Amino acid sequence: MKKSELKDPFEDARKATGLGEMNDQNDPVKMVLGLKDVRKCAHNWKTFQSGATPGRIVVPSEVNIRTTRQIPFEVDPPEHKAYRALVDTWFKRPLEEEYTKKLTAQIDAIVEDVLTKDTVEVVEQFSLRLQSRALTLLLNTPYEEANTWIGWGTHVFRSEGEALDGDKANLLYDYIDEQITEAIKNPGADLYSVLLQSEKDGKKLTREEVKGVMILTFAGGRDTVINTVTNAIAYFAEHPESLKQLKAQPETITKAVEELIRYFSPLTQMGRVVTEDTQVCEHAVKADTRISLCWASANRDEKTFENPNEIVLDRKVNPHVAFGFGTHNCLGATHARQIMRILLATLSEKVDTISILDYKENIEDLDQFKRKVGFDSLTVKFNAKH
Ligand code: EMZ
Repeated sequence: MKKSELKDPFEDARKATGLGEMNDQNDPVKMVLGLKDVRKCAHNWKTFQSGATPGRIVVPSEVNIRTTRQIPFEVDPPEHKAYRALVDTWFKRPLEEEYTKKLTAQIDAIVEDVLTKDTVEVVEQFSLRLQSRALTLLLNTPYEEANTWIGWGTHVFRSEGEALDGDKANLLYDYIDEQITEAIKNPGADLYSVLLQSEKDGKKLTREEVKGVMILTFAGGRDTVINTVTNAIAYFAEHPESLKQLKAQPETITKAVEELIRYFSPLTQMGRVVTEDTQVCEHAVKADTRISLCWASANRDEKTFENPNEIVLDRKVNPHVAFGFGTHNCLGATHARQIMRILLATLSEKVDTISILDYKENIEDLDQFKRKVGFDSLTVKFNAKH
């Protein structure tokens, strides 16, 4: 088996009943596995709500480690729309020329740096750095701020496994509180300040609302981006021909990014709370229980994807749901896609081959299913083009 392979643990259950089951901290979750069903449930926000107790739609549940509602993620329509409208333009900035230039310079520097090293532990020394530095652009905060976030290590507010750590999560919440206080004192052109100036229904956002957007921005795009970048490095290590293909045909990079993201599906699932007794996949579900939309399973659905377990870099039809689906589709997707496009372009320009020297897999324990989402560590040697 290739080290970069991510197996689909959901196949049998998806084919048999379309459902999985997991007991998450005594608040069980019925996992919806097929692509069509996942889309149907995501669409039906009245019956399957996001605006429940803060943290409850996240799997594993975060109700014990956070009280702040993440915005717009944990708000339902119609309110959701007003919040989303406040942040949408800001989160599309990654498409601007100036932003793209800066992101390209960051990624270029990081790739140049690892090319000088004998060995590189990708998670800490490449992906975490890349993600943190890129986040300074998304927040429009000083570049040096990234050092603080890198210092927290990869697992500061980790969301996978059962290792939810309230103390560690507080590090992030306290940091965000301080930053908001600072932005109130000295408003600037950063996301905190912009949010503090924003109005919804004629009223300025509250401190708690601003905090809700900021926590989401930090947490939602951390593990996900780190895993995607690390998985991409492992993939290219084992498929040097793919890097060459991208170099020869840079116009295929956009498709390649979508395909890698489909295959990696860095966010396995997202929950919803059921608001009335109903059915999913012909199974009764009761009001006030949870379901989850299992993006990772939906993205391997054989009814939609031909050879779902293969990475086909120029896959023609690719309606993946790795960034979610419907109202709540990922706010950070533009930023994530830009990171990946620039990363692929840069690697294909500068890197000849990558050798894997050592690795430790990161396996999510979902009761009935064990899913590899990436690596806890991945040590490689990057070899430059001559
Ligand atoms: C939440 C979630 C958002 C959650 C789109 O996903 O990401 C998880 O990693 C966080 O732990 O709080 O932000």
